Amino acid sequence: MGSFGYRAWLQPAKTQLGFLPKLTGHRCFAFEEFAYGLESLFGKKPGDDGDYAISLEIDKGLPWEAYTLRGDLAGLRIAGGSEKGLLYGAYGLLARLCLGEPVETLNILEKPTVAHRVLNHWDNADGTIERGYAGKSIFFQGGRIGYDLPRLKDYARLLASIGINEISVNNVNVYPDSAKLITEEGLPDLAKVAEVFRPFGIRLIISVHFDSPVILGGLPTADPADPAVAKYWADAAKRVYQYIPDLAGFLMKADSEFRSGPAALGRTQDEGANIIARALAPFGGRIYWRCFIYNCKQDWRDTTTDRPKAAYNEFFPLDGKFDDNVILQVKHGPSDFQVREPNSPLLGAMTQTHQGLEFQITQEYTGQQKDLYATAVQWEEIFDTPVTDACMTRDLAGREVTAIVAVANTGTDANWTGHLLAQANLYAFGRMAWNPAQTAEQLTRDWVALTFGTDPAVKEPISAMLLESRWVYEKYNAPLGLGWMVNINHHYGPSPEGYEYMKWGTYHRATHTAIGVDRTTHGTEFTAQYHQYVRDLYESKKTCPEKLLLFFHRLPYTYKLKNGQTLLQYIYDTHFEGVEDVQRFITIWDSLQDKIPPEAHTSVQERLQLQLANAQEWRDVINNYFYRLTGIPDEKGRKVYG
Ligand code: GCV
Repeated sequence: MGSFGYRAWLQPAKTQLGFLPKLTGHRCFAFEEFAYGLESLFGKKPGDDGDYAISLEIDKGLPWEAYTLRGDLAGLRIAGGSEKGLLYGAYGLLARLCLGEPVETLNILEKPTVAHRVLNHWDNADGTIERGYAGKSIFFQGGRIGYDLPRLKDYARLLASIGINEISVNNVNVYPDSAKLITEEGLPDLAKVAEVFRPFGIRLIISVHFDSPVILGGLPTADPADPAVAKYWADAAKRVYQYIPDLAGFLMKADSEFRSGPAALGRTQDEGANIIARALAPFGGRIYWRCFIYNCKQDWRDTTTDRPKAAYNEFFPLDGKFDDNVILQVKHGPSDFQVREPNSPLLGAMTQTHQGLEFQITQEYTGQQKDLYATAVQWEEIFDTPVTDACMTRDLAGREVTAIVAVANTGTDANWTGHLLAQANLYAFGRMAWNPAQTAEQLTRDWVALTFGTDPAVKEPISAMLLESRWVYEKYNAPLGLGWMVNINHHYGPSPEGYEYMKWGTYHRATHTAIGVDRTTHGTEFTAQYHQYVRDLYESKKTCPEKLLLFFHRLPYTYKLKNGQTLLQYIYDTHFEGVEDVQRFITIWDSLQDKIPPEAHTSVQERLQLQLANAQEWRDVINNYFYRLTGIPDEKGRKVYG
């Protein structure tokens, strides 16, 4: 795999090592990886004739995944709390060397804030990927596990280098072929995948089917209250751990989007989760239980049901009832990975239940890896947004959020992510999951420098484009937190009423005078699910952040924003600006032509052209839609068609 994008952020360094390394210390996988890294990144094989000693040592006084880097003129010491910590230390040092940081003055301690840093792949056994925009599955081919071994190993290295320590390989929508992963038929092959990831400190998770006791075990029911069902799961866990002794656990999507689950059998979510948790507990396994539950058969005429309320209603009353090895996996917003949503009220509310915060790296609603979209900027906003009276998520220590999970954006495309710049999103995810206090700006700049080099003439414009990209995409998308104005099913491009009369519970209810759903205590009462401090913030139009105005409030198009602009004019303006911004991105990118490898330059250039077409389509469809509804022209007299 010789392509530039294939090496991702592990590109050969553009900076020189100022010394000849000599390696000493604890011989282990981390030692080998460090030596391999020095050679592949700097072309320097560490040897006895080296003039600068780097030692790798275990320091039992450190937390097991933590490491320190301490350098001086005589040499540098990487110390890890365990061999795992040492591995992270090795990658950490290599990255700093690539960024040109002087080793003699290094003095740092790194330890992860979040224990479980998880990627979920939505890969199907036939090799397709649900919401995948970068080719086929890295893990499956033709109905079973199938992979290119060197590529799989390179993938494991990429993920480990950013601190990811657990991955699920199969889709949460489990179909019959991948359901079999927990049987004698599927386990031998899956165990080989686990072997590839194990040295890199990455444990596998298996997405399981709630009906496994029926479809695999031949039982008449999957009812968690049935002792035969408990026995089925206990036997399944025993079998799975014989093949993969370090499996992190199972992942379950139940009672969601036509999938079976405990509610369908008259049981509660804790009953469903705990029966599996108890099967996994003897082996140290966990069950990740997703909270993405809502009525996906709603009648659009029904204004009493409000989809964003569903997860809280289902799970909050159960706080404290889940076993200790259950992690409730909560999407960051109450809707579904839209460009702009508030944080899920569940995140602040459950104080006695372990939770995993779920992000989506794959750009389902955010441009499908054709449009540029730096997800880190959105995550940073999420981390900075309060869900209680304190700003919860920047500092997760001591809270119940013990996992940060994201849906992967990778596939068999030569550069892993389709859009080369979408690699930044995977990179930033790993590092933000390790420490959510890191800023999008720092992570973006690091990624750009590791990928394209530290030359400011390259680093500055690309970083700036990425950091602006989320806002640019938002400008030409559904306005002010409204969401869902996308083409149905595939979710790319505009369709203002695409979901308006569907069963999915995603309505904006636009008329010729007003738009949006009143989710305050005068409306659907969604705001009541939040902590008082947050509720008050969203409840009033005056204090509600303007970018979320149409998520919480129903407003006339003539409503005046803080800057005096009407809502409608804001929509017109942002949609025009979004297109202009993409044109500006194209100009910036074109100007970098002789500074970026040609193949990489061309591939991004092509994507930017696709983005431009998409932005123009969004601008014209959305502006035209509102013009037709209101009959109010653009104040600036620009063409809105119609
Ligand atoms: C895996 C959204 C997506 C689905 C996805 C679902 C989920 O609805 O469109 O493709 O299914 O979320 O997160 O389970």
